[in-house]
Amino acid sequence: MADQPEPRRYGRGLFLVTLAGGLSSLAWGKAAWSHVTGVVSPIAGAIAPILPTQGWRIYTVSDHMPTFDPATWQLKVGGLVETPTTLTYAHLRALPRVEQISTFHCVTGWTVPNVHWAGVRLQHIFDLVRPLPEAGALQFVSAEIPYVDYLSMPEAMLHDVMLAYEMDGKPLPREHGAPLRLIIPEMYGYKNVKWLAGINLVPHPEDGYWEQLGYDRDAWVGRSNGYSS
Ligand SMILES: Nc1nc2c(c(=O)[nH]1)N[C@H]1C(S)=C(S)[C@@H](COP(=O)(O)O)O[C@H]1N2
Ligand SMILES: [Mo]
Repeated sequence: MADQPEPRRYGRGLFLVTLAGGLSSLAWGKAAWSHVTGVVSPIAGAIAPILPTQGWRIYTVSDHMPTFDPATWQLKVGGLVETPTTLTYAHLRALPRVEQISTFHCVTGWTVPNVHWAGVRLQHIFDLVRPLPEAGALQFVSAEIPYVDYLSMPEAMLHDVMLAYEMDGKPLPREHGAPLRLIIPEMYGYKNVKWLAGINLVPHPEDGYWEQLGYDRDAWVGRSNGYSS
């Protein structure tokens, strides 16, 4: 397909942390992770070392990346909910924190193993806003207009879906979507919306940014129209 979800590729050297020398501890981290085959172990965060991950490519669809100011940032959660709520960054960070180690797959074929994420589960957002019974999906709106994508309610409730505010033990870097991005390890990267600004509860999933350009709405890793490895 001519349209690959990598319209802009920033210089990788700018962002990659290069580990000099031996990586014996990587084997340790991989062993800790591999028995859960890419999904979350409840104890993974406790047993695995936090290592800078490698192999990322930074993608955007607009000219510049959104900026993050903790004093003014907001996450607006609305749509089919009982109580539309605007979270500040302080409120977000006060929600119950979870950690996980999961592997990130872009549909174009690159993979980053063992990414250490911290953030919140959608359930804790739901506890605040209380979705109405007719809410069958979530629309994730990026501050990078017009990037948007959707998850069905069952997809959003998968155990390792997360709104992540830390990556590899540090606040989510700007180029990876600061301060908050969606993580759904079971699906290709294009579902993992960066620079989250809003979540709207809607009746049904619709086509997100890359799906309007031909990619599968159901972006299951290995089972959709990307590479199978
Ligand atoms: N807002 C926004 N989110 C986005 C994208 C984007 O261009 N803009 N690209 C997606 C794609 S195709 C991938 S593979 C991942 C890449 O994540 P990274 O830029 O943190 O490496 O982000 C996803 N989320
Ligand atoms: Mo991607």
